Amino acid sequence: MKKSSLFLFALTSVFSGIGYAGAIYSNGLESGAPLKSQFYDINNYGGGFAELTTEKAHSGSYAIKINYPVNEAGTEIKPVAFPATPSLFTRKYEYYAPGWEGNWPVGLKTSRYFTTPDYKTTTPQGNYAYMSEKLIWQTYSSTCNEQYGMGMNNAIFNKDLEYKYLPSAIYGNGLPYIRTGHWYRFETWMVLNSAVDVADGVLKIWIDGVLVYSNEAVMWKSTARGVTQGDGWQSMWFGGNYSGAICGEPTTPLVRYIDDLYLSTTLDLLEKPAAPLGFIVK
Ligand SMILES: [Ca+2]
Repeated sequence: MKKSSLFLFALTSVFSGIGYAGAIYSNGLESGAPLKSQFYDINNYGGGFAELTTEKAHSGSYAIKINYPVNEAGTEIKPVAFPATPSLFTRKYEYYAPGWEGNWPVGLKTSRYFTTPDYKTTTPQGNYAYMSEKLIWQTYSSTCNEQYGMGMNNAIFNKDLEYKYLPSAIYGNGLPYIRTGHWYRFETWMVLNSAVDVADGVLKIWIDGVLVYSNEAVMWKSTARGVTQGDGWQSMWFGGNYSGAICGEPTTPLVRYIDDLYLSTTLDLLEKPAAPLGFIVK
């Protein structure tokens, strides 16, 4: 290959976001095999449960259906642990069926990320950097009958990174905020800080290709916050619990679908980043 073609190839690879050299995990659920055989673990609790379904799919015929009958019901869907990586990219598609209107919880976990291979068996449990991602979050001052998911809260151990979606952030259905009846593409990019107490960690989140959150000063590992351990991201789960807290029980059983789960060590956005919105860059 000529030097000029090599350069063009490299440039194309960078800007197209293809070439998944860093792919860790990819699952469109199309094997149709029982969920339990496709994942390392599925933990259902409080009456929540996950099942393989053909009712709705983002790709092909199959997706995961999560059922939430009551407050604090949940399910955690865990791929097998992977080699520690300082950077982790996640993509998944989520669809909220009609019924969430007026029943959006205070918080709904969309994923959790750990710097241990198995949080349950790690001792001590508390001092490893991690993130609880809630791309559905209504602040505690909200009323309990919103028609849309209005914000997010990504908790990094004992610190909440809350953010309200901008009305100018327009997603694939042509509308702002998180609503029912649309497959949302959630993409998350996390880079650990270079050392404990150094504020250079990264957290960026895109919804349908729109960059909705960008923070390049995340102190994942921090002495003051008591989270000093973790050499890299090593495990995660999709799904999570419906947490009504102040807003209480859902008034009707709620259904959420997830499809095309993807993990990578590299920033594998499906689209070129769009021009930034007026979000706060920290
Ligand atoms: Ca599928």
